Amino acid sequence: MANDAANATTARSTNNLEAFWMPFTANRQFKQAPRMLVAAEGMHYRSADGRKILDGTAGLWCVNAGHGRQGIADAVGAQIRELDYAPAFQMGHPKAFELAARLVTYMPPGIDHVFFTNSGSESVETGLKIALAYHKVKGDGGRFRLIGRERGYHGVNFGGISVGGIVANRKHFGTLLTGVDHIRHTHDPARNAFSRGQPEHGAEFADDLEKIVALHDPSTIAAVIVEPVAGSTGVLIPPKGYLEKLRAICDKHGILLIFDEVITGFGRLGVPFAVDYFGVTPDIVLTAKGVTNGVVPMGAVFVKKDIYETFMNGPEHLIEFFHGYTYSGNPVSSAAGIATLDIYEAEGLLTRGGELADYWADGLASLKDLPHVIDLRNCGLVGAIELEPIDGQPTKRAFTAFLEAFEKGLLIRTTGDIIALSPPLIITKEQIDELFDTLRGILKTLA
Ligand code: PXG
Repeated sequence: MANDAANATTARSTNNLEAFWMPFTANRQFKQAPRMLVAAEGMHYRSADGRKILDGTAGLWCVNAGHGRQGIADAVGAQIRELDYAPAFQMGHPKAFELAARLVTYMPPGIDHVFFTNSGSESVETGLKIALAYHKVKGDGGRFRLIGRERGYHGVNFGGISVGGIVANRKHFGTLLTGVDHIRHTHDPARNAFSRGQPEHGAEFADDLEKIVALHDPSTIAAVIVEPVAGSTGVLIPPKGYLEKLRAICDKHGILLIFDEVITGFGRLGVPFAVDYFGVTPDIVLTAKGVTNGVVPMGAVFVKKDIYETFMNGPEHLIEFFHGYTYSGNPVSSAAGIATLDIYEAEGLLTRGGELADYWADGLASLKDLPHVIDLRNCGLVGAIELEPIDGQPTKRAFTAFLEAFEKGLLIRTTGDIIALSPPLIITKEQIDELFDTLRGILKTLA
Protein backbone atom coordinates (compact mmCIF):
# COMPACT_ATOMS: atom_id res chain seq x y z
CA MET A 1 0.00 0.00 0.00
CA ALA A 2 2.74 2.42 1.00
CA ASN A 3 4.69 1.40 -2.10
CA ASP A 4 1.68 1.98 -4.30
CA ALA A 5 1.32 5.45 -2.87
CA ALA A 6 5.03 6.14 -3.40
CA ASN A 7 4.85 4.85 -6.98
CA ALA A 8 1.81 6.93 -7.68
CA THR A 9 3.62 10.00 -6.37
CA THR A 10 6.66 9.27 -8.51
CA ALA A 11 4.57 8.69 -11.60
CA ARG A 12 2.71 11.90 -11.00
CA SER A 13 5.79 13.96 -10.23
CA THR A 14 7.85 12.81 -13.22
CA ASN A 15 5.11 14.02 -15.55
CA ASN A 16 4.57 17.21 -13.66
CA LEU A 17 6.31 20.36 -14.79
CA GLU A 18 4.77 22.45 -12.06
CA ALA A 19 7.23 22.02 -9.19
CA PHE A 20 10.29 23.44 -10.90
CA TRP A 21 10.20 27.26 -10.79
CA MET A 22 12.36 27.88 -13.82
CA PRO A 23 15.01 30.63 -13.81
CA PHE A 24 14.70 33.59 -16.19
CA THR A 25 11.89 31.80 -18.00
CA ALA A 26 8.33 32.53 -19.01
CA ASN A 27 7.18 29.61 -16.83
CA ARG A 28 3.56 29.45 -17.95
CA GLN A 29 4.38 29.67 -21.65
CA PHE A 30 7.10 27.03 -21.30
CA LYS A 31 4.95 24.60 -19.35
CA GLN A 32 2.20 24.76 -21.97
CA ALA A 33 4.65 23.90 -24.77
CA PRO A 34 7.86 22.59 -23.19
CA ARG A 35 11.10 22.75 -25.12
CA MET A 36 12.99 19.87 -23.55
CA LEU A 37 16.58 18.99 -24.36
CA VAL A 38 17.46 15.40 -23.54
CA ALA A 39 20.92 14.80 -24.98
CA ALA A 40 23.85 16.62 -26.56
CA GLU A 41 26.94 15.87 -28.60
CA GLY A 42 29.37 18.13 -30.41
CA MET A 43 27.47 21.03 -31.98
CA HIS A 44 24.02 19.58 -31.36
CA TYR A 45 21.35 19.07 -28.78
CA ARG A 46 18.65 16.44 -29.17
CA SER A 47 15.12 17.49 -28.27
CA ALA A 48 12.63 15.27 -26.47
CA ASP A 49 10.84 14.66 -29.77
CA GLY A 50 14.09 13.34 -31.25
CA ARG A 51 15.16 16.30 -33.38
CA LYS A 52 18.76 17.50 -33.76
CA ILE A 53 19.12 21.13 -32.68
CA LEU A 54 22.17 23.11 -33.80
CA ASP A 55 23.54 24.91 -30.74
CA GLY A 56 23.90 28.57 -31.72
CA THR A 57 24.49 29.68 -28.15
CA ALA A 58 27.02 27.25 -26.62
CA GLY A 59 24.33 26.40 -24.08
CA LEU A 60 24.33 29.76 -22.31
CA TRP A 61 27.64 31.06 -23.64
CA CYS A 62 29.50 28.33 -21.76
CA VAL A 63 29.98 25.10 -23.74
CA ASN A 64 32.89 26.50 -25.70
CA ALA A 65 34.44 23.13 -26.61
CA GLY A 66 31.13 21.63 -27.68
CA HIS A 67 29.04 19.00 -25.99
CA GLY A 68 29.75 15.56 -24.61
CA ARG A 69 33.51 15.88 -24.30
CA GLN A 70 34.88 12.52 -23.24
CA GLY A 71 37.99 13.96 -21.59
CA ILE A 72 35.90 16.03 -19.20
CA ALA A 73 33.52 13.17 -18.45
CA ASP A 74 36.43 10.83 -17.71
CA ALA A 75 38.23 13.38 -15.51
CA VAL A 76 35.08 14.10 -13.50
CA GLY A 77 34.28 10.40 -13.06
CA ALA A 78 37.83 9.57 -12.00
CA GLN A 79 37.94 12.51 -9.60
CA ILE A 80 34.73 11.48 -7.86
CA ARG A 81 36.17 7.99 -7.36
CA GLU A 82 39.55 9.26 -6.13
CA LEU A 83 38.64 12.27 -3.97
CA ASP A 84 35.06 13.41 -4.20
CA TYR A 85 35.16 16.38 -1.89
CA ALA A 86 37.71 18.00 0.37
CA PRO A 87 37.13 20.87 2.79
CA ALA A 88 37.85 24.15 1.07
CA PHE A 89 38.86 26.14 4.16
CA GLN A 90 42.23 25.58 5.88
CA MET A 91 42.69 22.41 3.77
CA GLY A 92 43.74 21.84 0.18
CA HIS A 93 43.91 19.24 -2.57
CA PRO A 94 46.32 19.22 -5.51
CA LYS A 95 43.95 19.81 -8.43
CA ALA A 96 42.80 23.26 -7.29
CA PHE A 97 46.43 24.41 -7.14
CA GLU A 98 47.18 22.82 -10.50
CA LEU A 99 44.20 24.50 -12.15
CA ALA A 100 45.02 27.89 -10.61
CA ALA A 101 48.65 27.66 -11.75
CA ARG A 102 47.55 26.80 -15.28
CA LEU A 103 44.83 29.43 -15.44
CA VAL A 104 47.10 32.32 -14.54
CA THR A 105 49.33 31.53 -17.52
CA TYR A 106 46.50 32.80 -19.74
CA MET A 107 46.48 36.21 -18.08
CA PRO A 108 48.66 39.21 -18.91
CA PRO A 109 51.86 39.46 -16.82
CA GLY A 110 51.11 40.67 -13.31
CA ILE A 111 47.69 39.03 -13.02
CA ASP A 112 48.82 35.92 -11.22
CA HIS A 113 46.39 34.80 -8.50
CA VAL A 114 42.98 33.13 -8.70
CA PHE A 115 40.10 32.92 -6.24
CA PHE A 116 37.63 30.14 -7.09
CA THR A 117 33.84 30.49 -7.02
CA ASN A 118 30.93 28.48 -8.42
CA SER A 119 29.29 30.83 -10.90
CA GLY A 120 29.56 34.14 -12.65
CA SER A 121 27.36 35.77 -10.03
CA GLU A 122 29.68 34.60 -7.27
CA SER A 123 32.72 35.76 -9.22
CA VAL A 124 31.13 39.21 -9.37
CA GLU A 125 30.44 39.36 -5.63
CA THR A 126 33.94 38.08 -4.95
CA GLY A 127 35.56 40.65 -7.23
CA LEU A 128 33.62 43.53 -5.72
CA LYS A 129 34.47 42.40 -2.19
CA ILE A 130 38.15 42.01 -3.05
CA ALA A 131 38.14 45.56 -4.44
CA LEU A 132 36.54 47.05 -1.33
CA ALA A 133 38.69 45.06 1.08
CA TYR A 134 41.87 45.84 -0.87
CA HIS A 135 41.49 49.57 -0.33
CA LYS A 136 40.58 49.03 3.31
CA VAL A 137 43.60 46.80 3.98
CA LYS A 138 45.79 49.39 2.26
CA GLY A 139 44.54 52.05 4.65
CA ASP A 140 42.42 53.71 1.96
CA GLY A 141 39.05 52.59 3.33
CA GLY A 142 37.31 55.80 2.29
CA ARG A 143 37.03 54.20 -1.14
CA PHE A 144 33.67 52.48 -0.80
CA ARG A 145 31.90 53.40 -4.02
CA LEU A 146 31.42 50.94 -6.87
CA ILE A 147 30.74 52.18 -10.38
CA GLY A 148 28.88 50.04 -12.92
CA ARG A 149 27.30 50.79 -16.26
CA GLU A 150 23.82 50.99 -17.73
CA ARG A 151 22.86 47.75 -19.51
CA GLY A 152 25.58 45.92 -17.59
CA TYR A 153 24.86 42.34 -16.52
CA HIS A 154 26.85 41.04 -13.59
CA GLY A 155 24.75 38.14 -12.43
CA VAL A 156 21.85 38.16 -10.04
CA ASN A 157 23.20 38.57 -6.53
CA PHE A 158 22.88 41.83 -4.65
CA GLY A 159 26.25 43.33 -5.53
CA GLY A 160 25.88 42.29 -9.15
CA ILE A 161 22.39 43.72 -9.63
CA SER A 162 23.46 46.91 -7.88
CA VAL A 163 26.36 47.62 -10.22
CA GLY A 164 24.41 46.08 -13.10
CA GLY A 165 22.22 48.22 -15.27
CA ILE A 166 19.18 46.10 -16.12
CA VAL A 167 16.04 47.65 -14.68
CA ALA A 168 14.01 44.43 -14.58
CA ASN A 169 16.76 42.75 -12.56
CA ARG A 170 16.81 45.57 -9.99
CA LYS A 171 13.38 47.05 -9.53
CA HIS A 172 11.84 44.43 -7.23
CA PHE A 173 14.73 44.10 -4.82
CA GLY A 174 14.70 47.01 -2.47
CA THR A 175 17.51 49.39 -1.87
CA LEU A 176 20.33 47.20 -3.21
CA LEU A 177 23.91 48.23 -2.36
CA THR A 178 24.41 51.84 -1.41
CA GLY A 179 27.26 53.92 -2.79
CA VAL A 180 26.82 52.71 -6.37
CA ASP A 181 26.72 54.87 -9.47
CA HIS A 182 26.58 54.11 -13.19
CA ILE A 183 28.16 55.40 -16.36
CA ARG A 184 26.13 55.34 -19.58
CA HIS A 185 26.10 52.32 -21.85
CA THR A 186 27.80 52.63 -25.24
CA HIS A 187 25.02 51.46 -27.56
CA ASP A 188 24.63 54.18 -30.17
CA PRO A 189 22.86 52.80 -33.25
CA ALA A 190 22.29 56.28 -34.68
CA ARG A 191 26.04 56.55 -35.28
CA ASN A 192 27.22 52.95 -35.22
CA ALA A 193 24.53 50.70 -36.75
CA PHE A 194 25.95 47.87 -38.88
CA SER A 195 29.51 48.34 -37.64
CA ARG A 196 31.73 45.37 -38.31
CA GLY A 197 33.68 44.68 -35.12
CA GLN A 198 34.37 47.64 -32.85
CA PRO A 199 32.26 50.72 -33.64
CA GLU A 200 34.02 53.95 -34.59
CA HIS A 201 32.06 56.31 -32.40
CA GLY A 202 31.69 56.57 -28.65
CA ALA A 203 35.07 56.53 -26.91
CA GLU A 204 33.80 59.69 -25.21
CA PHE A 205 31.20 57.67 -23.28
CA ALA A 206 34.13 56.80 -21.01
CA ASP A 207 34.30 60.47 -19.99
CA ASP A 208 31.20 59.78 -17.87
CA LEU A 209 33.63 58.27 -15.42
CA GLU A 210 35.48 61.58 -15.04
CA LYS A 211 32.15 63.25 -14.31
CA ILE A 212 31.25 60.71 -11.66
CA VAL A 213 34.73 60.95 -10.17
CA ALA A 214 34.35 64.72 -9.97
CA LEU A 215 30.89 64.41 -8.44
CA HIS A 216 31.84 61.97 -5.67
CA ASP A 217 35.54 62.77 -5.35
CA PRO A 218 38.07 60.17 -6.46
CA SER A 219 39.03 59.33 -2.89
CA THR A 220 35.60 57.67 -2.42
CA ILE A 221 35.70 55.35 -5.44
CA ALA A 222 36.92 51.77 -5.08
CA ALA A 223 36.30 50.18 -8.46
CA VAL A 224 34.68 50.35 -11.87
CA ILE A 225 33.16 47.17 -13.27
CA VAL A 226 32.29 46.59 -16.92
CA GLU A 227 31.85 43.74 -19.33
CA PRO A 228 34.42 44.34 -22.11
CA VAL A 229 31.65 43.22 -24.49
CA ALA A 230 28.23 43.38 -22.85
CA GLY A 231 26.61 40.05 -23.68
CA SER A 232 23.26 39.65 -21.98
CA THR A 233 21.84 43.00 -22.97
CA GLY A 234 22.38 42.33 -26.62
CA VAL A 235 26.08 42.18 -27.56
CA LEU A 236 27.30 45.75 -27.15
CA ILE A 237 30.81 46.01 -28.54
CA PRO A 238 32.99 48.73 -26.98
CA PRO A 239 33.74 51.65 -29.31
CA LYS A 240 37.34 52.03 -30.41
CA GLY A 241 39.40 53.66 -27.66
CA TYR A 242 36.68 53.34 -25.01
CA LEU A 243 38.22 50.68 -22.76
CA GLU A 244 41.63 52.34 -23.05
CA LYS A 245 40.06 55.55 -21.81
CA LEU A 246 38.37 53.84 -18.87
CA ARG A 247 41.75 52.33 -17.94
CA ALA A 248 43.48 55.71 -18.11
CA ILE A 249 40.86 57.41 -15.94
CA CYS A 250 41.04 54.61 -13.35
CA ASP A 251 44.84 54.87 -13.28
CA LYS A 252 44.71 58.61 -12.85
CA HIS A 253 42.48 58.33 -9.78
CA GLY A 254 43.69 55.12 -8.11
CA ILE A 255 40.49 53.25 -8.98
CA LEU A 256 40.53 49.50 -9.64
CA LEU A 257 39.20 48.37 -13.03
CA ILE A 258 37.27 45.10 -13.07
CA PHE A 259 36.51 43.27 -16.32
CA ASP A 260 33.61 40.86 -16.14
CA GLU A 261 34.76 38.24 -18.65
CA VAL A 262 32.16 35.63 -17.75
CA ILE A 263 31.07 35.61 -21.40
CA THR A 264 34.13 36.95 -23.20
CA GLY A 265 36.60 34.61 -21.46
CA PHE A 266 37.93 31.34 -22.85
CA GLY A 267 38.10 32.05 -26.56
CA ARG A 268 34.75 33.67 -27.27
CA LEU A 269 36.32 36.67 -29.02
CA GLY A 270 38.81 34.57 -30.98
CA VAL A 271 41.62 35.10 -28.48
CA PRO A 272 41.84 33.58 -25.01
CA PHE A 273 40.37 36.60 -23.16
CA ALA A 274 39.01 40.06 -23.92
CA VAL A 275 42.11 41.47 -22.22
CA ASP A 276 44.03 40.07 -25.21
CA TYR A 277 41.52 41.26 -27.78
CA PHE A 278 41.40 44.84 -26.57
CA GLY A 279 44.94 45.05 -25.20
CA VAL A 280 43.68 46.63 -21.98
CA THR A 281 44.70 45.10 -18.66
CA PRO A 282 42.30 45.51 -15.75
CA ASP A 283 43.16 44.83 -12.11
CA ILE A 284 40.61 42.06 -11.63
CA VAL A 285 39.18 39.64 -14.21
CA LEU A 286 35.96 37.74 -13.46
CA THR A 287 35.26 34.44 -15.19
CA ALA A 288 32.99 31.37 -14.98
CA LYS A 289 31.13 29.40 -17.68
CA GLY A 290 33.90 28.34 -20.11
CA VAL A 291 36.34 27.52 -17.30
CA THR A 292 34.77 24.04 -17.13
CA ASN A 293 33.09 24.11 -20.54
CA GLY A 294 29.88 24.72 -18.62
CA VAL A 295 29.81 21.12 -17.47
CA VAL A 296 30.33 21.61 -13.73
CA PRO A 297 29.63 24.93 -12.00
CA MET A 298 32.79 26.93 -11.40
CA GLY A 299 34.05 30.49 -11.54
CA ALA A 300 37.51 32.02 -11.25
CA VAL A 301 38.45 35.55 -10.18
CA PHE A 302 41.90 36.66 -11.31
CA VAL A 303 43.73 39.45 -9.49
CA LYS A 304 46.96 41.36 -9.86
CA LYS A 305 49.93 40.38 -7.72
CA ASP A 306 49.76 43.68 -5.81
CA ILE A 307 46.18 42.96 -4.74
CA TYR A 308 47.02 39.52 -3.39
CA GLU A 309 50.22 40.74 -1.74
CA THR A 310 48.38 43.59 -0.04
CA PHE A 311 46.26 41.06 1.84
CA MET A 312 49.27 38.98 2.87
CA ASN A 313 50.17 40.90 5.99
CA GLY A 314 49.58 40.58 9.74
CA PRO A 315 50.17 37.45 11.82
CA GLU A 316 50.60 34.41 9.57
CA HIS A 317 48.14 32.22 11.45
CA LEU A 318 45.26 34.59 10.72
CA ILE A 319 42.89 34.34 7.75
CA GLU A 320 43.71 37.20 5.41
CA PHE A 321 40.41 37.52 3.52
CA PHE A 322 37.12 36.56 5.12
CA HIS A 323 35.42 35.16 2.07
CA GLY A 324 34.97 31.80 0.33
CA TYR A 325 32.47 29.13 -0.63
CA THR A 326 32.06 25.50 0.46
CA TYR A 327 32.74 24.57 -3.15
CA SER A 328 35.57 27.03 -3.92
CA GLY A 329 38.01 25.02 -6.02
CA ASN A 330 36.32 21.73 -5.17
CA PRO A 331 37.96 18.59 -6.58
CA VAL A 332 35.32 17.77 -9.19
CA SER A 333 35.16 21.29 -10.65
CA SER A 334 38.95 21.53 -10.59
CA ALA A 335 39.28 18.23 -12.46
CA ALA A 336 36.72 19.42 -15.00
CA GLY A 337 38.64 22.70 -15.38
CA ILE A 338 41.94 20.95 -16.00
CA ALA A 339 40.39 18.58 -18.54
CA THR A 340 38.72 21.56 -20.25
CA LEU A 341 42.03 23.43 -20.56
CA ASP A 342 43.58 20.24 -21.99
CA ILE A 343 40.94 20.25 -24.73
CA TYR A 344 41.19 23.99 -25.40
CA GLU A 345 44.96 23.66 -25.77
CA ALA A 346 45.04 20.41 -27.79
CA GLU A 347 42.47 21.74 -30.28
CA GLY A 348 43.57 25.37 -30.34
CA LEU A 349 40.05 26.41 -29.43
CA LEU A 350 40.92 29.61 -27.61
CA THR A 351 42.10 31.11 -30.90
CA ARG A 352 39.87 29.18 -33.30
CA GLY A 353 37.22 31.88 -33.17
CA GLY A 354 39.82 34.26 -34.59
CA GLU A 355 40.28 32.04 -37.64
CA LEU A 356 36.51 31.90 -38.19
CA ALA A 357 35.70 35.50 -37.26
CA ASP A 358 35.69 36.89 -40.81
CA TYR A 359 33.60 34.04 -42.15
CA TRP A 360 31.24 34.50 -39.23
CA ALA A 361 31.03 38.26 -39.81
CA ASP A 362 30.27 37.69 -43.52
CA GLY A 363 27.47 35.26 -42.65
CA LEU A 364 25.96 37.74 -40.23
CA ALA A 365 26.31 40.61 -42.71
CA SER A 366 24.32 38.59 -45.27
CA LEU A 367 21.21 39.24 -43.15
CA LYS A 368 21.50 42.99 -43.53
CA ASP A 369 18.65 43.63 -45.95
CA LEU A 370 16.09 41.35 -44.37
CA PRO A 371 12.87 42.84 -42.97
CA HIS A 372 12.98 44.37 -39.47
CA VAL A 373 16.79 44.09 -39.16
CA ILE A 374 17.95 47.44 -37.74
CA ASP A 375 21.47 46.53 -36.64
CA LEU A 376 24.04 43.74 -36.83
CA ARG A 377 27.00 43.48 -34.47
CA ASN A 378 29.87 41.03 -34.25
CA CYS A 379 33.13 40.37 -32.46
CA GLY A 380 35.01 37.07 -32.55
CA LEU A 381 32.38 34.32 -32.50
CA VAL A 382 29.65 36.54 -31.12
CA GLY A 383 26.90 38.01 -33.21
CA ALA A 384 23.77 40.06 -32.65
CA ILE A 385 20.80 40.83 -34.84
CA GLU A 386 18.72 43.71 -33.57
CA LEU A 387 15.13 43.70 -34.79
CA GLU A 388 12.69 46.56 -34.91
CA PRO A 389 10.21 45.89 -32.07
CA ILE A 390 6.56 45.36 -32.95
CA ASP A 391 4.64 48.49 -32.01
CA GLY A 392 3.35 48.14 -28.45
CA GLN A 393 4.71 44.58 -28.11
CA PRO A 394 8.41 44.82 -27.32
CA THR A 395 10.34 41.48 -27.27
CA LYS A 396 7.60 39.62 -29.14
CA ARG A 397 9.23 39.68 -32.57
CA ALA A 398 12.54 38.24 -31.36
CA PHE A 399 10.79 35.70 -29.11
CA THR A 400 8.77 34.49 -32.09
CA ALA A 401 12.02 34.11 -34.04
CA PHE A 402 13.42 32.08 -31.13
CA LEU A 403 10.39 29.74 -31.12
CA GLU A 404 10.53 29.31 -34.90
CA ALA A 405 14.27 28.67 -34.81
CA PHE A 406 13.78 25.92 -32.25
CA GLU A 407 11.12 24.35 -34.47
CA LYS A 408 13.57 24.49 -37.38
CA GLY A 409 16.39 22.88 -35.40
CA LEU A 410 18.40 25.89 -34.24
CA LEU A 411 18.97 27.20 -30.72
CA ILE A 412 19.40 30.99 -30.43
CA ARG A 413 19.10 33.43 -27.49
CA THR A 414 17.03 36.56 -27.44
CA THR A 415 17.10 39.54 -25.17
CA GLY A 416 14.56 42.24 -25.81
CA ASP A 417 14.29 42.32 -29.60
CA ILE A 418 17.90 41.31 -30.09
CA ILE A 419 18.99 37.84 -31.22
CA ALA A 420 22.35 36.88 -29.70
CA LEU A 421 24.55 34.18 -31.22
CA SER A 422 27.57 32.53 -29.60
CA PRO A 423 28.11 29.00 -30.92
CA PRO A 424 30.60 26.52 -29.50
CA LEU A 425 34.09 27.30 -30.80
CA ILE A 426 34.19 23.95 -32.64
CA ILE A 427 31.61 25.13 -35.19
CA THR A 428 32.47 24.40 -38.85
CA LYS A 429 32.00 26.75 -41.79
CA GLU A 430 29.20 24.50 -43.06
CA GLN A 431 27.45 24.84 -39.72
CA ILE A 432 27.91 28.62 -39.81
CA ASP A 433 26.21 28.57 -43.23
CA GLU A 434 23.42 26.38 -41.87
CA LEU A 435 22.90 28.68 -38.89
CA PHE A 436 22.59 31.83 -41.00
CA ASP A 437 20.52 30.07 -43.69
CA THR A 438 18.02 28.98 -41.04
CA LEU A 439 17.89 32.47 -39.61
CA ARG A 440 17.49 34.01 -43.06
CA GLY A 441 14.50 31.75 -43.72
CA ILE A 442 12.90 32.81 -40.46
CA LEU A 443 13.59 36.54 -40.77
CA LYS A 444 12.25 36.66 -44.35
CA THR A 445 8.79 35.69 -43.20
CA LEU A 446 8.73 37.06 -39.65
CA ALA A 447 5.67 39.20 -39.01
N1 PXG B 1 28.53 38.25 -15.60
C1 PXG B 1 28.26 38.21 -16.90
C2 PXG B 1 28.92 39.15 -17.84
C3 PXG B 1 27.37 37.25 -17.39
O1 PXG B 1 27.09 37.21 -18.69
C4 PXG B 1 27.07 36.47 -15.12
C5 PXG B 1 27.97 37.43 -14.71
C6 PXG B 1 26.45 35.57 -14.11
O2 PXG B 1 26.84 34.26 -14.27
P1 PXG B 1 26.03 33.07 -13.58
O3 PXG B 1 26.94 31.90 -13.74
O4 PXG B 1 25.82 33.43 -12.16
O5 PXG B 1 24.74 32.93 -14.33
C7 PXG B 1 26.76 36.35 -16.48
C8 PXG B 1 25.77 35.32 -16.92
C9 PXG B 1 22.23 35.37 -21.87
C10 PXG B 1 22.68 34.84 -20.54
O6 PXG B 1 21.53 34.71 -22.57
C11 PXG B 1 23.81 35.33 -19.99
C12 PXG B 1 24.23 34.86 -18.75
C13 PXG B 1 23.50 33.90 -18.08
C14 PXG B 1 22.36 33.40 -18.67
C15 PXG B 1 21.93 33.86 -19.92
O7 PXG B 1 22.63 36.46 -22.25
N2 PXG B 1 25.34 35.42 -18.24
